[in-house]
Amino acid sequence: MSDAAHRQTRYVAADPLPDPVALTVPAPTRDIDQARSDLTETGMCILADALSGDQLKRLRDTLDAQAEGERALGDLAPPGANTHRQLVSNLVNKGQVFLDLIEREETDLLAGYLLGKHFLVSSMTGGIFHGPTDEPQALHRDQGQVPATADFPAACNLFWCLDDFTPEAGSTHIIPGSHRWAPEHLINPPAREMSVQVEIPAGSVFSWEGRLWHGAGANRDGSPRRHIANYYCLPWMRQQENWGVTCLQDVIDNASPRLRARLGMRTYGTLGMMSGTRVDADSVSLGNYDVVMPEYIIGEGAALHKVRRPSREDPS
Ligand SMILES: O=C(O)CCC(=O)C(=O)O
Repeated sequence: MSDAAHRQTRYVAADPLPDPVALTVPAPTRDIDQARSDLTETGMCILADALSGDQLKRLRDTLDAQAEGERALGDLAPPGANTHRQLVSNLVNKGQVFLDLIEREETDLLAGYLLGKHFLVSSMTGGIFHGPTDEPQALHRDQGQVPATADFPAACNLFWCLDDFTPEAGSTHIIPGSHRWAPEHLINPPAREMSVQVEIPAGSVFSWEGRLWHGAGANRDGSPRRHIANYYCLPWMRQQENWGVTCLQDVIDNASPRLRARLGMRTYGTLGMMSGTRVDADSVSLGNYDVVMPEYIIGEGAALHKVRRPSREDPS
């Protein structure tokens, strides 16, 4: 491995595996160094006891209420809202309790380890089962858009487990070590028999990197198996959610500098700029700087077009 390979991150890579085999699922740990070493070796880790009882209750209650509200939207409900596996997307707009997860120490220590200190929020989604489901999700890799030859994580998931993850409840199928497989084994999904279903106590952070084969299990016992998925990516990668359109103005206005940066309101080198318009902020020619939402976009013939972003104040 050349010294240049992981210069932008603190990620320590393990050697490729000679054959596409599954390693053992690492045990839950409270030790962050062990968790990071598990990420290197197996591509996943389980950080136990990250959430207190109170935090769990607040996250569960807020997610339940949001999920119920979205199911009641009828024709305007997001796709899948009224099925047995509801995903509640774009949680950045849906409560401070969710935004707080982005700024937690565990997030910097795990996502920052894999992706470096300038990582971005790619999406934030809650998940909840409302009854049994027939089929497990197809095995996939979260950085399937990145060439399989990329020998580094370009994305990672931090699942805040709000209930116990058990096979009966549809816990995730995963193939530990598959991030170290040769590229030809990272294109078509391997046989499901190679995967194991994780067992994770509520309150843990379950994290895996973007090259790892995995997929949600089928829920057999009808229990909710709730989670909050924080999906992060490298600062030069396209985000899963189009924040420029769907992040409420109020969220950006009330965000700390660090949260704004995670949502893409800070440049990474020459990426993420708001060019060709005037803003009351200094830019830096070679270096990162916070961007400011412009009041006007300059259009054809230098016409000024007022920027109108959705806000909590907007009438429905
Ligand atoms: O819910 C899970 O266990 C995994 C979900 C997943 O991988 C996905 O939605 O892409």
